[in-house]
Amino acid sequence: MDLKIIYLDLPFWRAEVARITLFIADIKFDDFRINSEEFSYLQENGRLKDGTLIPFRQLPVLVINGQSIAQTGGIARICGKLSGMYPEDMIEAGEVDQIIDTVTDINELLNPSMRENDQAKKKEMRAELTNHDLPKYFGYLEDILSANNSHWFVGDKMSIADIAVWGLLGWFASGVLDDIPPEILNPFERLKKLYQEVSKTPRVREWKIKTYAHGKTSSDEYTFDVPDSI
Ligand SMILES: N[C@@H](CCC(=O)N[C@@H](CS)C(=O)NCC(=O)O)C(=O)O
Repeated sequence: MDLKIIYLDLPFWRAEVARITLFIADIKFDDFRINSEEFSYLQENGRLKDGTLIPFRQLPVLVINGQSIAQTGGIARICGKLSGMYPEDMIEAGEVDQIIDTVTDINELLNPSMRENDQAKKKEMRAELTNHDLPKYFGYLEDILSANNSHWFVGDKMSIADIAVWGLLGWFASGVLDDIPPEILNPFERLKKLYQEVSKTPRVREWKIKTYAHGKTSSDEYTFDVPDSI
């Protein structure tokens, strides 16, 4: 099977959930990372310069045997099925899906303030997120972890849900988000445990050594190095 994951050169969860899932299962894929100029091109044209279709002019896109597939959740599921990290049981699959969709929802909570150029307004929006919205969602995720008997979200092994949450938490823990302190995660013991468990998985450690820009200073709120523990 011919697999290519197209994204920016960032360890953002939307791409990492697919890349790491395939890497853990030792499934070969083309880790295709584009620069900001190519990103602008695809936003204008709906294709990469080589003609690859980018259906919604957004990334990530998975190209599988020449067919472009968009949307983070769907891509994660395909990679999870290929890697044995997405349950076959319908209810368990739904439990994984609800986590991926919630990670998406949390990510989207940040979008208005990511786009806000008025610094005072941005600060206000970030305070609201830090004091209300984010702890609320982290609490819901913590409750789901508490209700499961393992330290994973679903069943007793790591799934794409755990990788997605790990990727999202790494973004917050990196400290790159203005006015959202990494300490926001401190009260959530189970989320922190999940984070450490994913981080210490040998293939995840290998992936980080291989691909992460260790120590590189951040130029924006998407450029970050991922801590090993929180
Ligand atoms: N619904 C899409 C959203 C993806 C998304 O927002 N990607 C960002 C990069 S992280 C993007 O392409 N933004 C450019 C745009 O929306 O024009 C998904 O779940 O994959």
